[in-house]
Amino acid sequence: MTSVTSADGILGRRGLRTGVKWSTPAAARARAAQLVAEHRARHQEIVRNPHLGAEWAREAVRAPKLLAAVQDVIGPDVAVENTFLVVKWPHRAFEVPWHQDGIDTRVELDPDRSVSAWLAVSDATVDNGCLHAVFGSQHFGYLPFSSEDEHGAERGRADQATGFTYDASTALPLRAGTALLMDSRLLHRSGTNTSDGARVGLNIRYVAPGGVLRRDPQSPSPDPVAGTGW
Ligand SMILES: O=C(O)CCC(=O)C(=O)O
Repeated sequence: MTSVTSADGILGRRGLRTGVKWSTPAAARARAAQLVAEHRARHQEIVRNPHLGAEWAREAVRAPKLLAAVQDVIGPDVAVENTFLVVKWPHRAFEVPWHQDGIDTRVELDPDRSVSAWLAVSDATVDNGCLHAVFGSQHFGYLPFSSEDEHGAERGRADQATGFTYDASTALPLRAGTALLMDSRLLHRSGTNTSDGARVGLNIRYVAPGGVLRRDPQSPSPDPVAGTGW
């Protein structure tokens, strides 16, 4: 585990670690196909906290290599604060705006005691709406944000009024079964799926004990997945 947090944060200068395996590509793609079939009728784009109800997501947040990578950066005691399944349907306008996972109207996460993971359930490509991130943007700290309401999401949105520009962002295509870890302050977004197939991804916010400041008392308590400190 990283014992002394540097000014770069728990994931180093870029604020991001990629190439973490959470599933085989074949099993992840099969899961994506099942989720697409399940949600196609209503074209549902967002499923909140699937780890609390769906067995596949319960297992995904506990995938051994993913959990080991999380424990490496935030320590042995790990809980899931929130999960967010996003299905991007082909040719259907749906952008997730620039935001930081560690702050919204519900919670503020301590960036030294939290990390978010984004799991490619299907393959994620530039055409089908993979994530884009601004490497090193954790150095800005938490930015002012506004509530995103277009899709009813409880996600904060980095406020363009800060004068910050996003020119230097990097696309992060990812193979199904692979995950990336992000500093809770890292600015990221995803674009519309312009391909012919659906894109499926699972966002997980992991926390260590004391890593969550809950602004909304109604918001669910973190769900412990590893360690004894809960
Ligand atoms: O899956 C996506 O396209 C974006 C998800 C995301 O950034 C989030 O849930 O924080």
